[in-house]
Amino acid sequence: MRQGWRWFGPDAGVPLDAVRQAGATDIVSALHEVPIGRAWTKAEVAARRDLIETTPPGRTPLTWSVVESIPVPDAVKRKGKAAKAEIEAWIASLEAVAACGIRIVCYNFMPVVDWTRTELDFVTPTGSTAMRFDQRRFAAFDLHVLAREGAEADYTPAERDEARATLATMSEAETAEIARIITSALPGSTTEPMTLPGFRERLAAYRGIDAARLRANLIEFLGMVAPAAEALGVWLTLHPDDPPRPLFGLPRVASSEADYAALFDAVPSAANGMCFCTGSLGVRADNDLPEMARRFAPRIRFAHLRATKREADGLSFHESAHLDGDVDMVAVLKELVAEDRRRAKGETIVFRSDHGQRMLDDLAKQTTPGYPAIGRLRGLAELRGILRALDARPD
Ligand code: CS2
Ligand code: MN
Repeated sequence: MRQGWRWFGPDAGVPLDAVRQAGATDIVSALHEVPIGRAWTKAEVAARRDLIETTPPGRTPLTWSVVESIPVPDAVKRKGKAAKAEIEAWIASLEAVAACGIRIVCYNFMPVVDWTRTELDFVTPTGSTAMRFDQRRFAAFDLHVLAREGAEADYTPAERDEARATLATMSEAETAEIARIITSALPGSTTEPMTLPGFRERLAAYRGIDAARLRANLIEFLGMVAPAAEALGVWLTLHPDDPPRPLFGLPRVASSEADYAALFDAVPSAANGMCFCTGSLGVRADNDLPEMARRFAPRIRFAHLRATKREADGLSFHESAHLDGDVDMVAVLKELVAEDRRRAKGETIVFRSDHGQRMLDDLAKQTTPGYPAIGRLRGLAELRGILRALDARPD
């Protein structure tokens, strides 16, 4: 397996030498500055590639091997008027990426909101901070701050009481912060930042779109992009929903084993692959991750390895240290390594340590939420240790 590192570009405070020192060889990046929906040009992708791959004398070379992500615009997900033109632009971006020799592309199909948390700096028992999703705070926001039409129906009377009680304990600053976190689009999100009224409008545009409809739209999208990807020699990898369940009354269709099985059945193209994100999928207790890794192994081109820990209510969770969550990371890596051994050279799975806690010097620094260098370095080092041990005992 190739060890990757998500790099947000030259201005994000993590230089390429830090990536080298973390021991990664592969870069995962995107043209984050290009507005969602605008086709990437070959010149733009080549310029970013040259920035990454032009190695100063005496330094270890790095390879940009994964694009995460080419954002799928909202109109495609809900099949709005602009969908066809947006898909054509998406394919043009894919062509630009392929022309620069990058063969793995990540994307997701979460409507309106991408990955969602309620706290960015939840203090853990070691003094490091982690991202957290607190279901009660989420419900308080949904019901009382966003005041979403029809939200009551998504909660039981007991949950509504709890949400009201939680809201009463929150300061104005905390309420404003949760609104900011949820609407501002976290780093790497493939959705745009929104105001609360803009958020309500976006939600309204999804009225009538249930899971079956969203799945059909995803299958239609794949029906157009997978043949293009196949012809270009590019693998598409669908990132799971985070968290893997409906939010704000919006359906989500990449949350479970059954979801992915349905997609692979509907679009058997070899280009139709998955990004195996253990932290996202692991939030659901009914996702058996080693079993999913075994079943979908040939479809896994890219992996995000991190761990989440479910809290007592079964819906809240926080991002634990990479080996200390609910996922059996050794069992997952065994499956991925076994698949890798079956593969032709050049088809190796690329993984990155996904997210990391904020710790050590990063606590005093401005860092990218979810992506502080030191916590990710710790995660990658732990994962690499497992890989070395598995390599030493190939059975
Ligand atoms: C998140 C997202 O879980 C994650 O990796 O940090 O940025 C995610 O990578 C994108 O939504 C994938 O399209
Ligand atoms: Mn992920």
